[in-house]
Amino acid sequence: MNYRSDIRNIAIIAHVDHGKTTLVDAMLKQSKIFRNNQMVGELIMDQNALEREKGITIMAKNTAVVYQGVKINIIDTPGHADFSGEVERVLSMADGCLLLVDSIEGPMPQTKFVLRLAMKIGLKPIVVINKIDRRNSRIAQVQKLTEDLFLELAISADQLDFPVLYASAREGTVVTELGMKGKDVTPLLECILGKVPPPKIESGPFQMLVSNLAYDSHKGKIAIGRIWRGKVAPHQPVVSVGADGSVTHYEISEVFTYLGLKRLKVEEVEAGDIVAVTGLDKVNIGDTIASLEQTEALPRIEIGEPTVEMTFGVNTSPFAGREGHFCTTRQLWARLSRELETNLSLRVQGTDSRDTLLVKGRGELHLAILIETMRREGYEFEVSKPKAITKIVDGNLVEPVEVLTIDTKDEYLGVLTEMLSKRQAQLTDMRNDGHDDVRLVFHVPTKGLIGFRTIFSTATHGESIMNATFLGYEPYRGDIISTRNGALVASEQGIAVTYGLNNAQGRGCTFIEPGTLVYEGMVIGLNSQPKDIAINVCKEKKKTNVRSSTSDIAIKLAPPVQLSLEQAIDFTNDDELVEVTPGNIRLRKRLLTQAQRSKDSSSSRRSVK
Ligand SMILES: Nc1nc2c(ncn2[C@@H]2O[C@H](COP(=O)(O)OP(=O)(O)OP(=O)(O)O)[C@@H](O)[C@H]2O)c(=O)[nH]1
Ligand SMILES: [Mg+2]
Repeated sequence: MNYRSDIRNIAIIAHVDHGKTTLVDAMLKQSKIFRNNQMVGELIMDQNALEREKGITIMAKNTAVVYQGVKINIIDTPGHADFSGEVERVLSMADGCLLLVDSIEGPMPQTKFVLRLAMKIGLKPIVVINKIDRRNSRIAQVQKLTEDLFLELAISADQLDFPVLYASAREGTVVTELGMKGKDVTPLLECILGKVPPPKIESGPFQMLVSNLAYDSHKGKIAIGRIWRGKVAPHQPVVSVGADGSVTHYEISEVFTYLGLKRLKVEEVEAGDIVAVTGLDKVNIGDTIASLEQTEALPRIEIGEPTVEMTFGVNTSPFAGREGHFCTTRQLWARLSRELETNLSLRVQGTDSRDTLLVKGRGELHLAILIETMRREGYEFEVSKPKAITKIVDGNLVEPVEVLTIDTKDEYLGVLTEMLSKRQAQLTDMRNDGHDDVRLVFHVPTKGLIGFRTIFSTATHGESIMNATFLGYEPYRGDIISTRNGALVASEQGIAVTYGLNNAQGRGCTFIEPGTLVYEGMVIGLNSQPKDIAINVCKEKKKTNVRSSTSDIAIKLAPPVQLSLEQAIDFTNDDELVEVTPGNIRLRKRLLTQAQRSKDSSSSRRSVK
């Protein structure tokens, strides 16, 4: 076995927002790959439009810097639990990892989740306590908690011997001892060179595992992964080995490696490096690409199962087809099939209805990002309320359960505990910092978290943070009764007017502005009572000969509550749908007319008896 001392492969892993992408910024900027006057901004690797808007990483990405003649391939990963599949997908490319921990928050459930993954495949982590510039940082305590986490998760004794560095990714500084004045990220680069094992090279013909795919309008499909054996060059004949063991012959077109934000076209790449190759138009993530002489497959990438599902269907609202470019089942199916190639924790299957597909993902945000992406591409469709996926294990019904961490203030303890106990949550830990900041940890079934995010943020006036990470499957705890109030439902098609909306506001809060086109059965607000009510929001004030008083002329409406896509999905009940088009997000009852709904509720009442 040989080693390549001129390369290191590292993944950066952490809980959401602990500063991974900012640390990559610092490494890229200090490696002088940009021109002095080049404006590169912040979170350089988060290039996708939704990543920039939301300020989070959604997809794992590769980059590389060179330090002391050694190329460091860096894989930036997302920290949000819903994108855990991305971390699982790329970790096998690395020989070591940087585990970032926020100097105030300390290790969080997702820190544990990703560290466990890294330990399982034998990676040796370097701990980076980040954001040490923050005023209330509690570095010693956070370090102790991180050590405890290693004790809990280490598989071998040598995993307990990990270096600890202290960073301010935002200032671009890393130090080896607390109290030292930071200058740059050199101590981190030195540590990577010293502590991350150089890639091992097996002797033999070319073999690589595909960990990612990209597309280019000229080059076609680009397969990205690590070379485990041999070398690869343009025009080399190869085979790809699929999930079912099937072998397809290809000729490599072009070969690239990473440097900074660029892919560099190269003549040859040897084992140990991360490479991008073109010319294999049917290759999938998890496939092995190998030379013709020795075609055995590498172990496939294991991805955790999806935990929530929702239906994606052809838009059946009266406004169907008005705003989208792609509206048919065939177009939806084709788009979702394409998504399955790269979005590994996603599953899609047919349903009893020809026009509806069941889409499964790792959480509400995972599915919401897909919906938003498709909407922006011109797709129009309707989606249902997400449901947690239950399954039968050894004859028993089990359901997904998550660890929920809430950072809040003393004053919200009562309301949060009450809301969560209705959702079958069990408090497992509560820590008070001696002032009025409290951290609560719950175990809660995934079904209890669906629809919780919006009411959580309203109940705590946006002053609290919640994070949930998959824990495992536990015996089903029974149904949760929905506590949402009824909907205000438009009773007629037309244009909503101030007078009609003012009437609606007498019943609850509204979601739309005057001038909005509505149809019968569209949800236009939330009732302050448990039942749905139908209201004609298009109704104008009757014209009379009597002069109106000034208060009549200028009705002042409260501004509508405008729901984002995630909030709309969170809000929906089982008997409702979200209509998604490039121009609008509308909520609607599944059954549009009052007559259908009354008939349905009386027949379901009869069937309960
Ligand atoms: N004060 C301070 N803020 C930081 C530091 N590093 C990152 N941040 C801020 O923390 C926020 C999150 O940073 P990101 O780099 O996006 O975090 P991330 O870990 O990549 O987040 P995800 O990829 O979404 O999991 C941003 O607002 C950063 O500016 C730091 O060292 N000090
Ligand atoms: Mg990031």
